[in-house]
Amino acid sequence: KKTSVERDVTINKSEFKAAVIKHLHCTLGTDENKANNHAWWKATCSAMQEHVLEGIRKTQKTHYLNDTRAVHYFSAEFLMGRLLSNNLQNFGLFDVANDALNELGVNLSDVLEEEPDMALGNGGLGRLAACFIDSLATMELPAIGYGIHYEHGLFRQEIQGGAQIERPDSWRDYGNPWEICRPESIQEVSLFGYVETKYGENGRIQKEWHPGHIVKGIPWDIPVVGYGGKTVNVLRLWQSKASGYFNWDVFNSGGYLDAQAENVQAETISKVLYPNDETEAGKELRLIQQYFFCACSLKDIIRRYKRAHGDDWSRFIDQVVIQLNDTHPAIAIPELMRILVDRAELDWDKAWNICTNVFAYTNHTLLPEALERWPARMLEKILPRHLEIIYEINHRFMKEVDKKWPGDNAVKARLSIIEEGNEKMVRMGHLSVIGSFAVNGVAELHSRLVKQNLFPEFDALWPGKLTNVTNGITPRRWLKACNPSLSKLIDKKIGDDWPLDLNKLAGLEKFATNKTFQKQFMQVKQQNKQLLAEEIKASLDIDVDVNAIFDVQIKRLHEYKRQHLALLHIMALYRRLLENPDYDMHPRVFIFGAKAAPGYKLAKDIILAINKVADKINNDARVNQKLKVAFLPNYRVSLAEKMIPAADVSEQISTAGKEASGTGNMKLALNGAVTIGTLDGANIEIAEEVGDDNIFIFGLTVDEVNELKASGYKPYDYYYKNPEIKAVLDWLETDYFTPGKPGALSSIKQSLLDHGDQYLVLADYEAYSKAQEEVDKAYRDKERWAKMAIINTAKMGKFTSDRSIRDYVERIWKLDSCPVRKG
Ligand code: 26M
Repeated sequence: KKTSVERDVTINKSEFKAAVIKHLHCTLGTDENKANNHAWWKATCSAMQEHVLEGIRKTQKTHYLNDTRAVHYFSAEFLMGRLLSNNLQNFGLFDVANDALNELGVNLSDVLEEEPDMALGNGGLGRLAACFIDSLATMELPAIGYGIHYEHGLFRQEIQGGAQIERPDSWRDYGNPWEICRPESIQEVSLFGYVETKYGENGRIQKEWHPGHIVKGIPWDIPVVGYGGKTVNVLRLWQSKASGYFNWDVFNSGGYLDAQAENVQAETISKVLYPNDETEAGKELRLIQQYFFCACSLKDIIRRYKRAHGDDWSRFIDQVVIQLNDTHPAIAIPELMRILVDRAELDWDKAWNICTNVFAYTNHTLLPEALERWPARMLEKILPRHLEIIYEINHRFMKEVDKKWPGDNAVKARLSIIEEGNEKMVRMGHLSVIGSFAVNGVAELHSRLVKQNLFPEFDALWPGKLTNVTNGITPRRWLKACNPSLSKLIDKKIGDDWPLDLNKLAGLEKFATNKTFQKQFMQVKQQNKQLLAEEIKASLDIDVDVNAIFDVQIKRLHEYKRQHLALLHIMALYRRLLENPDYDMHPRVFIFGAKAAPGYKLAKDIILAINKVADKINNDARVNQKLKVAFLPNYRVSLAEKMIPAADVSEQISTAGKEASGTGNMKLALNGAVTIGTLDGANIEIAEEVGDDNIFIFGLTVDEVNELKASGYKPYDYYYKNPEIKAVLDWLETDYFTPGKPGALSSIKQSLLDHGDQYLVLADYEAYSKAQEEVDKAYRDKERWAKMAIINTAKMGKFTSDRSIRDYVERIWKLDSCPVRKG
C-alpha cells in the first residue's frame, strides 16, 4: 500500500517489542508479569524516546552546521496534552506499536489513557502555541518554544453537588518520561534591588542594577516531533530554583528571612499556572513568572548566538526573531534593551534598532479587562532598571508622536506606555506594539478591530505594522490521531497525504452527495458518538441515545462565550416539551465541557445552573427521551479528543466582536460537525469556506451590537416582550432546579436584567432559538445533513496551523526551512 509520507524511522514489530521489554527491565526495573498499564506506558515512551533523542541530536546538529535563522516562540502557556500517541503517530509507528503491544497482551489505547495531560495552559492561547510548534517541526523550520515548567498545570475540575471544585493538577508526580533536564544550560536571573547611576570616564552615564535576589532557571526540554519524524525541535521550559544568592544589604532593614524561606520563595515562581483566562490578575508573582522565563530564554538565545558569532551583535537580527504570544512575555523587550545598553554597552539607538527588528507580537483579545497593565510601583520594586528603560522608551516615543501630531496632548495620553491616573500603570500592549516590527490579530475580523478600535493611532503612525494571521489547528492531532475511523475513510477516498496538505480535503466535496460515501461518513460519526456515549455513561451515569443530535459546546466558561444563552434555550425546550408533550423535535443531547476561573463567581454559577438543569431534565421521564444534558467534568485536551469526533453540532455563539478567533470551531468543523454560530472571530472565515448553506449563522453583527449599545440597550424590554424569555428567567429563580434553595441560580437572571446584560444574551435569544429550529429541521433530512457534515470536513483546508505558520514565515519571520536528514 502506498504511503506518501516519507519516514525517517523504520522499525518493525519485533524490534519495537524488544525495545519496550528492554525498557520495562532496564529503565523501570520490572517485568512483563508484574507490569501494569502505567509501567507499559512508561516503557513504551522510553522505547520512543530513543528515536526522539536521535531526532533532537540530528536536528540541532543540522541547524548548527547551517547557522540557521530561527523563530523563538515566547509563551507563558503551552497546552500540549498527551504526547505518546502524537509521537507514535508522527514517527509513523502507531500501527507497529499497536501490534507489538497486542502480542504482549497489552492494549495500546488503555496504555495511552495512562498518560496525564500536560496542561500548561488555560485554553485557546496555550493550545495555539502547541499547534504552532507542531507545525514548525512538521515544516522543518528552525524553531524553539520557550515557556515555564509549571509544577502544577491548570487545576483539575471536580463537580460536587453541581458546583466546580478545583483540585491541584500534578502531571509530573510519577515522573515525565519525555522531558530532558539540561543542567549545562542553567541560567541565573536577577530580581528586586536598586539601580546605581555611575559616570564613566568618557562622560557616559552607566547604570548598574544591584539585584536583591538571584534565582536559577533550570531548562527542561520537551521534544516536538514533526510529522514524518525528521525534524524534532524542542520546547524549553524553565523551572525556578534558589541560587543561594541573597543581597543582605538590600534586605537587612526588611528583617530576617531564613535560607529555607528563600528557597521556598524562589521555587514558588514556577509552582503553578495562573488559572485566569481573559482577566488580568495584577499579582506580583505573575509578573515575576513572566520576567523569569523571558530573562532565562533571552540569555539562552544570546549564549547560542555568541557561540557562533562572538561579541559581534551585527548579525543578531538576521539570526533571531522572537514571537510574543500576547503581552505575557512583553517584559522581554526592556530586558533585551538592558542587556544591550547596560551590559554590551551599545548606544541606545543601536540597541533599539536591534529590539525593533527582533520582536513581533500577537494580540489575542480586545476585552479591556484582559489587557495587561502593571502598576509602575510594582515594576519599580521588582525590576527597577526595567522601569527606567520603559520610561526612556516612552520618552523617545512621545517625541515621535509629537512629530506626527504636534502639540496634541490627547493623542499622547492615549498612546503613552504609561497610563496616568490614581495609580500610574504600564500598558504592556502599547510597549509590545512600540517594541515590535509586526503586530498581528488572530482572525480577519479581530485584526480589523485591533486596527480600528484598539490601536487606531498606531496604525496611522506605522502603516502596515498591524496585520492579520488567522489561527489554525494541527490536523495531525485534531483529525488523524483523534479520529482514526474518519481518517482511514478519508485515506481510502483521497489518499493519505492530507495531513501535510489539508487543502487536499477538498477532494471529498465531490462525494458529498454520494449516497454510499454519505452512509460511510455518518457511520463513522455514529461509531464516534457510541464511544462518547460510553464515556458519558462511565463518568456521569447518564444514558444517551446515539441517534440524538450531539450538540457540543466546549471552551472556557465566560460570559462573552455565552454558555448561558445555550442554557436558556435548553430550558425553553424543556418548557415547550412540558407544555406540549407532542412538541416536535428530534432528540438532542447537549454536551458541555468548561472550566471557570476559580474567582469568577458568575461563571461558576453558570456551571452550577447547567448541572442543576441537567439533573432535572435527565431524570424527568416526561422529556428525557427527547432531551438530555451532559456536563463532562474536567474538560482538557484529552477529553476534547474524545468529544470532537462525536459532535454533530458545534456551538460558537459568542457576542459578535468578543471572540478573537476561536479554534475549537475549526476542530469541530474539521471532524464533520455543523456550526451554529455568530458572525464572530474565525466563524466568519469558516462560513466563507463552507458557504451559507452549510452553517447556521444567527444574531447581531459587530455593527449592530455597537448600534444597539449606542442607542441604549434595555434587556428588560426583551424580558417583557418575549414570554419564553420571561418564563425561563423566572423559572431559574424558583426552587424547581434547586429544591429547598430558591434563588440559588438567581445571579444569572440578575446579570441579564439588573446588571445590563453586557454580552447581549437576551438580544440574541430569539435569533438563536430560531436558528436551533433550523438545525433540528436540517438534521431530520439525513441526506442534507450528511452533505453538510462532509462539506464541513472538506472545506477546512484553510485552517491547518501549517497555513498559519506559512503566513508567519513568509510575512513576518522570513525563515527558511532546513531539512534534517539521516546521519
Ligand atoms: C492574564 C493574567 C493573569 C493570568 C492569566 C492571564 C491570561 C491567560 C491566558 C489571560 C488570557 C489568556 O488567554 C487568552 C486567550 O486564550 N485568548 C484566546 O486566544 C485564542 C488563540 O488566539 C483565540 O482563538 C481565542 O478567541 C481567544 O479568546
